[in-house]
Amino acid sequence: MTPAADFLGLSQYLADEGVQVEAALERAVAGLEASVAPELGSAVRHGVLGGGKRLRPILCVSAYTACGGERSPALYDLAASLELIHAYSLMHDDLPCMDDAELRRGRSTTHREHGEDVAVRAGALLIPAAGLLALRSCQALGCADDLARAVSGTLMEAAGAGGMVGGQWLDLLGEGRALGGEELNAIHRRKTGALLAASLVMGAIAAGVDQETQRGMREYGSSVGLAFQIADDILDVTQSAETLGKNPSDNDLEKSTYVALYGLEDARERAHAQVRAALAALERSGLSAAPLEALARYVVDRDK
Ligand code: GRG
Repeated sequence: MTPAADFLGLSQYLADEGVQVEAALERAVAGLEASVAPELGSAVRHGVLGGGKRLRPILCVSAYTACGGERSPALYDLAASLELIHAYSLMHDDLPCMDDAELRRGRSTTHREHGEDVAVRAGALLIPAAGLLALRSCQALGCADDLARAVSGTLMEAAGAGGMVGGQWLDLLGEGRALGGEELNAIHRRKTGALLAASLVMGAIAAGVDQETQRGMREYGSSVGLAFQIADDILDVTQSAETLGKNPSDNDLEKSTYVALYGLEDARERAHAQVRAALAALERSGLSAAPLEALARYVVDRDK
């Protein structure tokens, strides 16, 4: 366990974990570059290593250590598998056939930099790479085969039709219509929430905890996921494209958002209610996890 007394503050924690996550992502990208054409490798590098908060891998590492596991390069490789899926989703989300975005993480989007055909291929390449990385890093962590399969299955399930891709699909279908709260929740529990929740569950399974603790991590992750999305909608209208490092905004794209539906103040209250639910789930799971507590709060307090 990570005793609360060892917790030195979230900024330092995010910086320290970020360094290890970047190193693992560099390993993953270098491995891919060695096996594909240079133009494809460059696009992968652009999409994966171009900044970002690295929240999903940091949640995975935090869950694993809260569940009693030790940090190691293999743990960060496991965590990096989540970021490969996230990076592919951003590369494809930015394509002309979806959001047609020009800016991501303060830089030109992958298709603007490398061409649409290359960005499509580079994104697709990351999906099996992420599945394999999750499986192999679990084996390197010494997980039994059933646990390694459960971890990589959790990642693929969250990325798939019942998770992120399904949520994106519903989101695209909902464009041009004013969606209600139930519909918005259904979209974002899949589109954003599934991968965030999987980050926690993967860390917990890999650490070998029982089903009840895994359930606790899933509940915490689901609430954090919804809080994250509501906060995203709030930032979309309260922060500049420059601060967020991306455009167009959801507002420009005329998407249904929590802010459009509930107004800014109510949306803020709903985000905080999800944080309280996440903290309650954490307490019920009985884990001593100062970083997870701080991360739940960070999700709504962040400025980008
Ligand atoms: C074919 C229907 C279909 C889908 C393909 C494109 C796609 C899969 C899914 C898109 C999923 C998506 C874009 C979800 C948005 C998640 C989100 C809130 C992203 C921003 O996450 P941050 O703030 O970004 O963690 P950084 O840059 O910090 O990593």
